[in-house]
Amino acid sequence: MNPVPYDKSFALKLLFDMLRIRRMEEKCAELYGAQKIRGFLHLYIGEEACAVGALHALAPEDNIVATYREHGHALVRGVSMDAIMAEMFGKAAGCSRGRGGSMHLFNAATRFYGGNAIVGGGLPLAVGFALADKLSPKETSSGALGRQRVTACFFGEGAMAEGAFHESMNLAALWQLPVLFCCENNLYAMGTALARSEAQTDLCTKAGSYGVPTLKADGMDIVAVHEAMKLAAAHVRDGLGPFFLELQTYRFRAHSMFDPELYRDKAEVEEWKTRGPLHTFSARLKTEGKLTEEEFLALDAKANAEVQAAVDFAEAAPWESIEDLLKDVCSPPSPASGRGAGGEGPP
Ligand SMILES: Cc1ncc(C[n+]2csc(CCOP(=O)(O)OP(=O)(O)O)c2C)c(N)n1
Ligand SMILES: [Mg+2]
Repeated sequence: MNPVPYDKSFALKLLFDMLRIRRMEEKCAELYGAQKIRGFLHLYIGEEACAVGALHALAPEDNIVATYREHGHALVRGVSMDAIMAEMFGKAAGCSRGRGGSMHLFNAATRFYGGNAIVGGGLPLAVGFALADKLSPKETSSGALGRQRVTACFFGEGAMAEGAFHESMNLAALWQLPVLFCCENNLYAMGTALARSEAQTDLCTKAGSYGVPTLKADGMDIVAVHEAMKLAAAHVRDGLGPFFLELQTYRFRAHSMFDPELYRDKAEVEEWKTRGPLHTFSARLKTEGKLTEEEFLALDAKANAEVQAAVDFAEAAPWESIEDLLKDVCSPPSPASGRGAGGEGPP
């Protein structure tokens, strides 16, 4: 294997962000058992190299759109762990004011546009963002119309069976929009293996049918992800139109907290765990003299301390007041009062 092509400081940053996601989600699983976190919870454990490697290849002005398996993307993007944890608890201090929960993390300040519970739902949103950028005048006077911003859209391979995928690819390719489609192919859509639902299991062939350039990368290898994403982002940023990147990865945990996992062999899961991004990357860094065991333990302790502080913050945060519960809730006006359930009437 080639040496890690990053200096120690950047390599440790990548490792630390993967640790932050892992420790945060392990704690979320525990809190779910304790009924502190309720509703749906989809863990990203095993897939951390994808979000960390990919997001570190983007610029702060780029847009991100993700799925319901988005805790890691939000965290790496810069949404605070406190705000994420409070959102999981349903507290008003959460990044979506406690109204969204695990599947709907959102933070406009970091251009993190969700968190989307609808499979494939983020794809048309991303195309819309990219269209807006293409039609907006650049701040510089140097060239063609359009801001040089990338909209990166993360989705699972299951979304590629949705009509929204085809409509989004078509418009992005037709109008040459600055959108980076990033498919996290973890081989299963809930309990359905790719080959059980797709006639074309080569996802790059499928996406490539729209004339969009494609690339596959090993989603368990953070270096491969980061390098592929840099290339893809440069293509989009240079105004060369959309790009499709497939990250081949695997989730180590169940689809959500309600999944008995009858559709895959334990041996398969164990086999993939040997390729786990945290231990393979840290082993590589140790071999190359960029990481000592003491440094690893210190990073891990720092990640755990951040998680504990976030849990304390979420526990202590107040619930939304009862008077505010109907705020921002829309309903049709009732014929009797002419007012909606929100009590404020139609806008
Ligand atoms: C439009 C729609 N159909 C079905 C569902 C139910 N559902 C939730 S997750 C999921 C599987 C999606 O798998 P994939 O896109 O591969 O993402 P992964 O969960 O593997 O990250 C399904 C079918 C949904 N949320 N939205
Ligand atoms: Mg999947």
